Amino acid sequence: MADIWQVALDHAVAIARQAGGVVHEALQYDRTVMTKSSTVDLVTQTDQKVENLIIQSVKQKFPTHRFIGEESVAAGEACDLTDAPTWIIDPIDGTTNFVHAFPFVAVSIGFSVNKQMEFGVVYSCLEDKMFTARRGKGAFCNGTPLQVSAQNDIKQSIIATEFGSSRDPEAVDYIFSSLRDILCIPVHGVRSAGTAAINMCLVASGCVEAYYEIGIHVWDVAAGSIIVSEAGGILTDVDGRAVDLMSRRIVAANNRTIAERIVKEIRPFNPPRDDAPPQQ
Ligand code: LIP
Repeated sequence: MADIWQVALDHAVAIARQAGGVVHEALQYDRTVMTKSSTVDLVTQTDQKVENLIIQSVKQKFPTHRFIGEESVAAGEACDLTDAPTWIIDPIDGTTNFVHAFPFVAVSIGFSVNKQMEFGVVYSCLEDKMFTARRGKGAFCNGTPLQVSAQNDIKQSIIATEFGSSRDPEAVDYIFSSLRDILCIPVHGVRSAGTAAINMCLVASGCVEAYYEIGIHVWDVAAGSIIVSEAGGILTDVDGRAVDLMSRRIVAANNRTIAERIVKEIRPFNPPRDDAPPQQ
């Protein structure tokens, strides 16, 4: 049998590159901003245009496949991950970066079958870096194999995290108290690229030892999750239990020692799950 998922991965790479071209062009002339869940949860016409481009292109080639797309969910579609082959799309991961021309913006496309990630593609458009991974076949950046850092000592590590799009003071207090305790371990540094997908690719590339965040969505991390694991890293929930991509909580680390050390300092909280029934 032809390797159908390789055909799908090749298609994802081609469409991510095309989408990256649209993002690049839009940076020059169109960054009109709208808001979603709050005044700091931004969206642009380019997010919607790129998601539409990806979905239409995939539908033509794989008409029976399903989709979870950030902007489709924002428009009211369900966020259900079933056993069916499902494309999990963030058309622009780092929309706030895009709006401000802060130079880390990614097209993120994950593909799941039987609720297991089969491949992931993260195209960091402005750096022209194409990160790919396929289950059991390794992770790559522009064709070069990726390997996580070999560091076991948290005190010799850089940790990535984000501040998310909630400005609820209680949630911000949780975020800052975890960050304070991690910084004071002490670690070498803390970084924020402004996109979950690129933060995870930095873990996979060995540039940072770990990334954690509470409040991300499945489309932010689906592709990155398999890129990290195929580069030799691990994924957990922020409480150390098995990762659940719908839970909006993630730790991606080079190894279990680093992950467990970070988990010790994180104050977990529970944003509403991505697959929670819509509120009446
Ligand atoms: C963003 C993430 C970022 C996170 C934000 C948001 P978007 O995705 O990548 O890391 O902190 O909460 O989810 O909205 O740019 O696709």
